Amino acid sequence: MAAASASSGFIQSTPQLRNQFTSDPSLQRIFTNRLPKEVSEDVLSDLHDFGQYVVSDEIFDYVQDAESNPPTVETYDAFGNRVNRLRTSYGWKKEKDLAASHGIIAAAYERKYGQDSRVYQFLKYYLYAPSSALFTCPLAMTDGCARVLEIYGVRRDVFDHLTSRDPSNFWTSGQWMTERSGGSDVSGTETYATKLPGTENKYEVSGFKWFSSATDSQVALLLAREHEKGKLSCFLGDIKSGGANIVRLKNKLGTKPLPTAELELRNLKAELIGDRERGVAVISAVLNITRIHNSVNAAAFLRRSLEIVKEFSLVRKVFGQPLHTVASHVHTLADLEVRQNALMQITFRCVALLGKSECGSASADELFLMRCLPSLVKAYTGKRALAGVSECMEAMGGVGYLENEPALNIARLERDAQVLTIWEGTTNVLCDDFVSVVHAKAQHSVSAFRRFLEKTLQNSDRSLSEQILGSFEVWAKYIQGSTLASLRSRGRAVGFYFADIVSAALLSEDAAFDNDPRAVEIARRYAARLSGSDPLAKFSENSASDYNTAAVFHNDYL
Ligand code: UCC
Ligand code: FAD
Repeated sequence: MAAASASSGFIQSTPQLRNQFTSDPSLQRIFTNRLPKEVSEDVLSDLHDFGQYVVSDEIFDYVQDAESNPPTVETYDAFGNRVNRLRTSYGWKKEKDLAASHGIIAAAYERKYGQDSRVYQFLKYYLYAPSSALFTCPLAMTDGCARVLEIYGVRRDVFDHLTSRDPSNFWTSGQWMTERSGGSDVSGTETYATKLPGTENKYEVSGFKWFSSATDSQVALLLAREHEKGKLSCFLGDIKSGGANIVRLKNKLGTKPLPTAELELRNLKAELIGDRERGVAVISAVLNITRIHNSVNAAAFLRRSLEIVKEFSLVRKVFGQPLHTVASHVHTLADLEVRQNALMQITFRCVALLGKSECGSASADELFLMRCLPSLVKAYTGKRALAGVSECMEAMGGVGYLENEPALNIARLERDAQVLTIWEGTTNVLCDDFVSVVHAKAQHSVSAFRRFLEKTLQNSDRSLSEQILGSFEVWAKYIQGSTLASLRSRGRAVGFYFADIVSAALLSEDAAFDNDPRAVEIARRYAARLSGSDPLAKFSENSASDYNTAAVFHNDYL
């Protein structure tokens, strides 16, 4: 027997990622069941090709370059002059170019597919997210800014840059809300705006912003007040004209390629957007969009981690057995599949609501859902995805914990997934918003949610539908019988249980489209969470394990 050496003996064959459009059953269900046929036919080849591109050597070279060369800043030159030299990596810049040329933002505003343009845009963005080196972060804020300019019908010139497909013309936008006194509570804002004499809405803004992630942007939407006792207004800052000085870059756990900085604003040129002293309400259009982006990233990070782990289990053997045949391992992966499918369904319902609200085709109930869901779903998907990505890391054993080559690096995905629970509103702050909005008109909220669930479940399996509606009635009774203070103290439990109900209903609706056995089983398992019953109880050991295998290794995997 020859002893192993550094280059001989057992060497694990390397898992290979396949086309992320065709390999992902959760994406396929949205693509097939949630897009009109004429739209899905029209976008098929684009998404298919992009699904291959996002696992290409080319894009992972950009990711690797961006991860290995985090941004740097020079704040003084050799002679002591104040300068503002932010340097980002080659890979980061290439990610920006490809985001523009692939129309990741433009697709939403060209509205080629009307209200379904958002679903198409976010399917593409979802494929892109885990290969984007977190360029999805500036894209989210850019999308939010474009929407605000569109709503208020101002600065068409800036809007055109933000929605351009031409990399040399494409701008991004920052979003500056957080200050040292608080990010959840922005009432302590110490940034002041002074109106320029003789102008309608032109200002100069000075203050200190504690977190700025899209620091290489050309513009930013920001909050400032006109005088000490005044409320916050929203402004569009012109970063190119100077006046936003980088104090230092943040030293972060993850999101390494992203230039997150502290900024001192000194007479930054800015323009008032929307009504004076309505800044939070104006910027909430950005919040709702960036929160949906956050949810799509969460679903995408968990999906990519699962794809890596599935491929690993096909090449790895343990105790003489292929890992993909080890029942307990496959059961763990099946649980993750179920969870990821749920995140996908609830996230893309928010996407669809956004599309309808923008195109004026949303009903009153849908507009109310659009007020409630994006914040809650951001909190829910962020938390659930982070736990799932961590589980995937373990499913690769010791190698999962390593900084693998970029295509297979779950460590990077986990670091980046952690921030999804913090920025754009922490979990408890978002759940607090949800219960406060629901409680403000409790009777109306419960009726609107009931109508929504009944409609969603109208073609579903009867016992599944009764189970989900029964859970909702328990929840509704609790809401109606509780004080605001008590709901706020349990905001996360109240919000997440509602998100579980909505996810189960959407999975049931999805299963009812074609009664696909895998989709039916996933819906059944998710609904079983609501009553805490064991979804496998009625199965023998063998049939449960067959279901697990089918859930994970669908179609032609094995
Ligand atoms: O973190 C940031 C950027 C990170 C990078 C981006 C990544 C994007 C994802 C990509 C992933 C790769 S930027 C900072 C984000 N900061 C937050 O999210 C703040 C969290 N805190 C909150 O959300 C709070 O609830 C606040 C700040 C909104 C609370 O402020 P106020 O002043 O107490 O505001 P109110 O009173 O709650 O709301 C003021 C008005 C109300 O309308 P009126 O006055 O008509 O009653 C609210 O109904 O604003 C309305 N409003 C909303 N409307 C508030 N929130 C919303 C909403 N979500 N939708 C609609
Ligand atoms: P705090 O608000 O002090 O929160 C501390 C704790 O208190 C949290 O656990 C929170 O949940 C809890 N808490 C606060 N209020 C409540 C409440 N009412 N109910 C229950 N619990 C509560 N901000 C920007 O404006 N622009 C950016 O570009 C940006 N980029 C960022 C990039 C990164 C990498 C990170 C980490 C942050 C970024 N942020 C940005 C800031 C981010 O939005 C804030 O950190 C976040 O909103 C929380 O605010 P805070 O840090 O002040 O924490």
